[in-house]
Amino acid sequence: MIMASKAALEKKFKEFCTELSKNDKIAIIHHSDADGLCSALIAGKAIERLTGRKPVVVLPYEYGNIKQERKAVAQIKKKKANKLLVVDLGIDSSLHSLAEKCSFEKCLVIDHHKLYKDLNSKKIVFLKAQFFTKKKPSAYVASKFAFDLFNKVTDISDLDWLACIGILGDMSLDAWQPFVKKTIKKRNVSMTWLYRFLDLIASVEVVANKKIPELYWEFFDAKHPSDVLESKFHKLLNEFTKEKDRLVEGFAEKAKQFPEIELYFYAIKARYENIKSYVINEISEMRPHKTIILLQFLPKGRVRFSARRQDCKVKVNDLLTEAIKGIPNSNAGGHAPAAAGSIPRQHAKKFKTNIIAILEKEYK
Ligand SMILES: [Mn+2]
Repeated sequence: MIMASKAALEKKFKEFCTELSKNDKIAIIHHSDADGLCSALIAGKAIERLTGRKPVVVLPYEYGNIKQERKAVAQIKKKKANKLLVVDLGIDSSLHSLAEKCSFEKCLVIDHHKLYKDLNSKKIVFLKAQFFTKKKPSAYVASKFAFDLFNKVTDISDLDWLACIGILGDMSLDAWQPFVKKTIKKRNVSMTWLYRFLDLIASVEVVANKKIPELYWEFFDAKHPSDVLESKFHKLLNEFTKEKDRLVEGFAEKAKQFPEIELYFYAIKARYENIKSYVINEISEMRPHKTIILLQFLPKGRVRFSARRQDCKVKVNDLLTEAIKGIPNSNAGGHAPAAAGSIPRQHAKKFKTNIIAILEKEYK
């Protein structure tokens, strides 16, 4: 693969922005987590400042969620969006990507997931963190990446707090200590203040997934960041924390350990479909040198899974993509320290056997 140069891509990005006008109808599709939401907010706000017009559609997307994908494609068509922004989603990992199903004049992708294919073309401005930073791409979170990019074409320095939330959401504080500290100082707030936004976003994502677009506009239209913390979404926090704590506590008793290959398997049934990444993040933070795989059995015949390995000794994105080979209707992707995917339920055993076999080979 020929790596595109940073300078050439920056020029392409600036051209995309210069061409924007108030006649454009812009759709934004973002990953359904905190970094996804915050990068979509930064992009949406920047677009509004550049064109005087808000995006016409902003919707979340979680890998493999076909319902969400159909909804997004239908909305984009219905609102006659002519330009598409995709943030914090590795659309190059799957051939049947969302972008291919929409017709658009131009598409801008801002992402930091693993690079599978350079999609740059006349129509697509494809910006991967890999092209822009020497840091680990997983740490150049989409929110900070979008913040740095759009700040070159319009002043969005007041959106620094959103970039910070994305950084915390993707657990990349280590890479951005000075930036986060500077933001906290400038705004006279605390880390706790930033984490409160993160918990609020997580609560909505987990307990009331369908309300993510509503939360987006709550953030978008807030006069002051703290208004969001006092919004009606606040009441979802308790419900979220209770279920998360129950599942984190269950790990000690129910997880299966494979000490020789530093692996844990933990299968859960949860009240909420999207809780697994928050559960595994907490478990993994306490065990940074273990490979942790969490399987969530869904009522409708699918198993979703997440994997974590903080020290990156095992690259869990590669581990998962390797483990689903030969399993029909399966998908997997993500970052070296954090990845996810799903398979049909009847293949759960094969998936486990594959994981163990791959790791046993690696540890030999
Ligand atoms: Mn991200």
